[in-house]
Amino acid sequence: MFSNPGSTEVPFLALLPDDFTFILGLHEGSVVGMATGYAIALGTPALVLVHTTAGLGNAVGAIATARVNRAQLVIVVGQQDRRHLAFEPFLTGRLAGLAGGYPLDVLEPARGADVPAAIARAAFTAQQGRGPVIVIVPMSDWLEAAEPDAMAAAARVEVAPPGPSPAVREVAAMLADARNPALVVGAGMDTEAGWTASVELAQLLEAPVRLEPFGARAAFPQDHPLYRGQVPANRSRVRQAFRDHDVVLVLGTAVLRQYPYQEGPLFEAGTRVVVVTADPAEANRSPADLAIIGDPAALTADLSRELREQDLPAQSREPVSDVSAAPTVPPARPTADGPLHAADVFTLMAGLLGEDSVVVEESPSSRPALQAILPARRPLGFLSAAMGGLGFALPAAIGVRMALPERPVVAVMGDGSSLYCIQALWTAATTGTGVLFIVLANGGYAVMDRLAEQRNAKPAWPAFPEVSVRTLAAGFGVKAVRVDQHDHLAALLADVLPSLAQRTSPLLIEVGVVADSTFQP
Ligand SMILES: Cc1ncc(C[n+]2csc(CCOP(=O)(O)OP(=O)(O)O)c2C)c(N)n1
Ligand SMILES: [Mg+2]
Repeated sequence: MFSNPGSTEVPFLALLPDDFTFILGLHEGSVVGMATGYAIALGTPALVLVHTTAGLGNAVGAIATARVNRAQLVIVVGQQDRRHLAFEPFLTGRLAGLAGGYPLDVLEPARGADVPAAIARAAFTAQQGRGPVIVIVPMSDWLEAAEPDAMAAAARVEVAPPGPSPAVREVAAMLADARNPALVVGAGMDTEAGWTASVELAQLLEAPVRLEPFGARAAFPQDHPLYRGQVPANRSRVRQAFRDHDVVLVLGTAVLRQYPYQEGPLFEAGTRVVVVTADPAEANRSPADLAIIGDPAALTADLSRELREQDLPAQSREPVSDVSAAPTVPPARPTADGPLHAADVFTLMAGLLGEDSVVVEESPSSRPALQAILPARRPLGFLSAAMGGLGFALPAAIGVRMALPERPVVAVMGDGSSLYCIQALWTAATTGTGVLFIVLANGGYAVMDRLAEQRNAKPAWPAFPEVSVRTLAAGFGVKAVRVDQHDHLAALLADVLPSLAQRTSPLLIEVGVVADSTFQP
């Protein structure tokens, strides 16, 4: 470790294990300069520790040189104690932007327990991008407890070109030896090649396949017998879903996107986890035994080839585990009685939508039901805003249909969601873009209401039953109808869906639904 420390670094250095070699430099330019030479000579990351604003400020010139010289540096910068940062005590640093555009990344762990993983990710990024990465660590963080079971970092990251490579052989051997492997596919596999490769590997292994939680896209035919639904979005249910699997192979996404926070590891001890993704950041932050950076579709096809060529067939496998931990979904009701539920709408749609349909989803409280009932059967069969920001589905569906006029396109939206970009309807109308918009009108923000209930709180926000999306759509020149009866909806969908690919004008159906009473993603 190359350093010129100050008081904000003392808690770290006071606990420094004996196997660190501490090299003191008398100015931060020398500290970073020596580390740069060391990193260049060895071709591995060197560790630097400098002192808040004054130290990092002095180091900036040398950090810029390290970037252009392609030196792999992990630069830990000390910061004042988190607990009184708001008071701007002596030595508080405005650190994040201080080195300008020169670092490859600047990491600010959200809490002390995240510091070890941030340093690991910084090392991966420094290696992959061959440059300096900064990690800002408030001095109080060194006194916090780590969470070694729940680190947001891979244990090992490899970059693999397509074709046979040691990494592919290692994973193929692991899969061949596995007693009960499982696959998880994510948005990065949503290409023709990705779907083909994931089906081939799943069939070869006879392994169950799940879709990543809260993913933006599907990547496996959801009517395939090996498909087991979506991975749940909290840790206890993830552990439950995979508890019988000794190897989990995650393709085309990070391990694993979550929604409500829960303590503990994602997987039970003894489950080996491998991730294959083209995105280095996804690989680096994944709590996996091995993360491989490369084209996930090509590498998945390579894995199948390797398994076949090496004659490494599946061992005598246990029957495919049927533990179902798919999100809890309100059952669809076959009857026409009573008010409509979102699940009724999806059930009617599922019977009529063409295989090549694109469903663009933005129906927050009924998303789990939509994904369980409306299967994606072709690449780009399902599309959703990856980050949770509303206002995506309505305009995105228009863009998809403009790009792929031969595919039927349906946007399924909550009434609240539909209002974030409602004016895009005008463009659909005036350009003759034949998208079907289904608006699930439950008169409010149902998902927010459910989340408030889970905290035993009343919603602080009002409902908006008087909002008429149908009227707004008409105001933008889009044909729009309101439906409240099962029979009426069934007849309308039977009329519209079979010829959706040929539509030359948009249509909006506002369906009056009652809000679902549970939400467990
Ligand atoms: C741009 C943006 N603003 C606010 C939110 C927070 N938010 C998430 S879901 C939601 C309510 C969605 O209501 P609606 O579309 O009617 O769906 P419902 O929950 O009723 O199914 C809100 C306001 C968000 N995700 N994005
Ligand atoms: Mg709503």
